[in-house]
Amino acid sequence: MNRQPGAISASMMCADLAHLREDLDVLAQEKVEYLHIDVMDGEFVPNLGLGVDYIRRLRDMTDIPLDIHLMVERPEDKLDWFGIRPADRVCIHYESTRHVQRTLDRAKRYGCKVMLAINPATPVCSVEEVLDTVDGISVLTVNPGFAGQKIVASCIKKTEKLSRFLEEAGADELDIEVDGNVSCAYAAQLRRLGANIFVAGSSSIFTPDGRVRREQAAALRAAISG
Ligand code: S6P
Ligand code: MG
Repeated sequence: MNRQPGAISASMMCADLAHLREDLDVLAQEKVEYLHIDVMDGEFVPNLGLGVDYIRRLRDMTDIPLDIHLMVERPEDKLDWFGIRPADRVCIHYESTRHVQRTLDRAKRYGCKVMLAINPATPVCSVEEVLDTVDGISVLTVNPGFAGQKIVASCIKKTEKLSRFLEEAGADELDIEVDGNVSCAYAAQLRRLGANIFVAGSSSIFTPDGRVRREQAAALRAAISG
């Protein structure tokens, strides 16, 4: 397997705004690789979330690159809104546009890493025709829209299946991100099955009231190393 070492993407929808400054400092000290930004439009998912002004403000507060997860209809029309930088990742959903390849191509213009996300019921083979366009696949291990959900059990096997699929396609350098209920225990298991980017929310590094748990960040790091 030629995939990059394990990386943590801290889910900012789980963070308490009142303590953002302190908690961003802790995330930087823990060398979290990305801040995961869940953008939700109330159409693609039944929730609204982190928007353009929030992202702009966050950019003023930290240099940690963003991992922008677009849970919006027609992402191709909205890519320009987010000020995407070369060090970022941007992730669009297979299910959110008729023109998956064109949208991925457009996202690549920002010079960032481009990810394709698949919902729990979307089969692994859906990604086959865009393997040469993407930098990785994001496996939604919950149905998107909310933090604090339970993992969809079939998505564990699906991660393994995706890893095998990429290997057989000669694309085993592509990243595999897992997003949803990624506890330390699931992270260790998913790491063994091939995942290398772990979205860390209320199941691991955030308390229910949105503070970063430093000791859990270290535990997650240990779970995904090696
Ligand atoms: C779910 C979203 C995720 C959540 C993450 C939160 O719609 O895409 O990125 O933020 O699942 O983590 P947890 O540990 O509360 O599931
Ligand atoms: Mg997400």
